Amino acid sequence: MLMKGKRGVVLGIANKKSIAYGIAKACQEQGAELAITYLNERFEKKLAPIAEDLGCAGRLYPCDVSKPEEILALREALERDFGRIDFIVHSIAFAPKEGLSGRFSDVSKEAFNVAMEISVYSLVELSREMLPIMNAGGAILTLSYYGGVKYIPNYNLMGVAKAALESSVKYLAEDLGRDGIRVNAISAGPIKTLAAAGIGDFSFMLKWNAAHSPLRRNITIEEVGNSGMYLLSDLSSAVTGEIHYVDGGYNIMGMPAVIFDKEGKPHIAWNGEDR
Ligand code: 0WD
Repeated sequence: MLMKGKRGVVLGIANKKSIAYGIAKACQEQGAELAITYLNERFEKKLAPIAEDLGCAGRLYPCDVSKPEEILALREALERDFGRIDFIVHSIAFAPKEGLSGRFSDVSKEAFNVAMEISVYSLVELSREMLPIMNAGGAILTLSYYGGVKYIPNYNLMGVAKAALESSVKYLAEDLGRDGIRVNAISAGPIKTLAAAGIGDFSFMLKWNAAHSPLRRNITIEEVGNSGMYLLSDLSSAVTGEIHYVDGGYNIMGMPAVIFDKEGKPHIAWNGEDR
């Protein structure tokens, strides 16, 4: 039981397909005690059975990260019910639709600021506000995507937000290192979740990744969950400030692997082994 005796809060479960659910489940299976949050009333009912399933029916709290008072209320609730905590999972991102297709240069200042506030600043604010109740040896984990490092079609504004998020992970890791707290990110390959539905041509992205990853397939939330659990557990006690790829190896490819048709013309086939 790698997480026995550890208590933590998971933000960003929208449903059982959420990456945050995969991470929460893996932690629970290794003995962690959890608290989870929901964005607003619309999600409260949906999350009740999930909280039950994760063994934290009494620890389901509201937290819209764009509202500082809800972050403070979350800390109070955690302090009341847990005393202190050992880990935080930040699996939250949002960009207005206009930022996820079309020309990047058309993005408005309002959309840009909203994406940065919810997808990036929330990690900084959460880290700061939870620090007083975090045990030394604790860990913070966030979720990123390769679109923050290289251009990915349609990822546009979220790519810029992920670049800032990954940089924030490094600056937070140095800052909170003095308190014995580690901060890491998982850069996950594409997975069909609610948030992913907002990205233009997402099913094409899935096909492309499966065809061009060394493992020749897409990844699952269970796999992100296991890697996330490792980064939250003492197994990774000397790992901080890392962007850990869980993407079937896609990010190491310097050139797409293509196959050639009978005439010798480059041709890309979409199903794994056949590429
Ligand atoms: O392919 C993917 N799905 C990948 C996702 C690949 C790599 C990274 N990621 C990242 C996302 O960018 C995000 O940071 O993983 C994180 C989790 O995303 P997810 O699991 O794919 O998406 P989802 O199940 O939708 O959970 C994200 C949740 C929101 O759900 P909706 O669908 O309502 O946007 O983030 C939460 C909300 O529950 N959220 C907020 N929570 C608190 N305050 C807020 C907010 N203001 N806004 C969104």
